[in-house]
Amino acid sequence: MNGLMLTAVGALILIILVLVYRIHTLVVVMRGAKSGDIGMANKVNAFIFPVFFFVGLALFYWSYQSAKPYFLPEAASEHGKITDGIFWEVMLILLIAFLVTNVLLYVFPFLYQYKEGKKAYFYPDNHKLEMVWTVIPALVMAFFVVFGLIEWNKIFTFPEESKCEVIEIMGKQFAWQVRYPGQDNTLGKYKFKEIDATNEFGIDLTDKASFDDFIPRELHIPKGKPVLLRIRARDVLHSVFLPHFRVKMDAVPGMPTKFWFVPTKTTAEMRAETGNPKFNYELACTEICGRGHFAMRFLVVVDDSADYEVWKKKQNPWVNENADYVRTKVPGFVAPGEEVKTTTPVAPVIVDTVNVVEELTKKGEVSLHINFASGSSDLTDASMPSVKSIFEFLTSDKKAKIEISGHTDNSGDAKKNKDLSKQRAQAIVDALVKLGIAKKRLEAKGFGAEKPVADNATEEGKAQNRRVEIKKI
Ligand SMILES: [Cu+2]
Repeated sequence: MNGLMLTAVGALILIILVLVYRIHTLVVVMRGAKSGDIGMANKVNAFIFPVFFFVGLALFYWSYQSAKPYFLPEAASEHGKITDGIFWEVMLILLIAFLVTNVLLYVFPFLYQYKEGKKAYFYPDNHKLEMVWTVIPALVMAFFVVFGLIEWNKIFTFPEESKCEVIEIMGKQFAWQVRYPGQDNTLGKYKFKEIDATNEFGIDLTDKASFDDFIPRELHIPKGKPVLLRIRARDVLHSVFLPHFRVKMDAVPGMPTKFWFVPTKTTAEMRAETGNPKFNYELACTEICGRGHFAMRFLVVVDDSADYEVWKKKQNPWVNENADYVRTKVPGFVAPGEEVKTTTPVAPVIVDTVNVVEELTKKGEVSLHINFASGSSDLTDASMPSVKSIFEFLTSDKKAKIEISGHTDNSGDAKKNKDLSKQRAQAIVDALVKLGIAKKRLEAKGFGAEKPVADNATEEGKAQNRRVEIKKI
């Protein structure tokens, strides 16, 4: 049986006893007892008063003791210890006032019950006494108000943001989300219009400060450092409740709030203190915010400062985790380490059908479309037949010297194109040397886009221009 049931049963028994007693008294009166005849009734009544008081007091003590294991452990924040201290000081004063007034209230009827021949002392008022019991409570009250305000002001004097770990907490139906400012220690701006299924915070991607912000699935905070929570709600009222830190602050849609505190015990320390290896701090919602309100539980971890820094370094910025989404807002965005899929159309490839040996022998020059890896001077396998045909010519005409010139289309940087075309020509020279042609018979030149043979306005024209010319010299 729990405490509440026991108390209820006790109260019921008392009510029944009183009822039975009252009925008995009435019956006595009905039978014609005299009005001056007090009898046992008064004695029993007088006795019940102190009994009620002491039984009630015992139940009160018992309920306190049995509820004690469920009390929150000692506050895990600096200000929490202060507010807890004030709470228990007020409790102590209230307990003393309660005991004094109730002892008088319940014991007096017993002490001053009716006695034959004793007349009640007429004592209508006493101004001194009135003063005492008005002024003392007023002074005690004033002391707590002033003392409380001083502490309240300390709690609500925010330290400089640069000295705090600034973390944003956003409540929505039905979850909490937290955002950290990342390396730059600045939370990126947000706009409610940017909120969608992916961008739940409504992060403003035009603000570069948001590019290192990260959104983890747990709230990590460092021990011994001020933590500043920037609190907001996306839909209805929620309330940030961190019971172990004695933190509670509403999350109000359209009206950001904030709170700061200094955690004083790591999760590991709290596990040791409570003797519960599974202990975890938590963030809950204390606003009845809808059907899924109960689901608004968020794991909180207090690390020592070294662990906290390690954890922070491991977090991946939100933009990197959502690079595809970010690209829809910031064209060309590339997350670090991300391989960008190029969307440029595959350039047309021209397959040469000319007979290189014949052309060079007859005309002394030939234009070839040799394939290189994109943007590099590496010969592809597809280009080897062309290289071999040049080699054939050079072996058929052992005295011939040739000039190999590289040409590109006009896309990209002119200087780079020229260098690349030279490197490509050189690559063919190197390939021929490897096949056994003397170096002195070969010359490499690069012209970039200087000598187009077709219109660079079309992809086909560009393909024509990307070529290698071989000339007998
Ligand atoms: Cu809520």
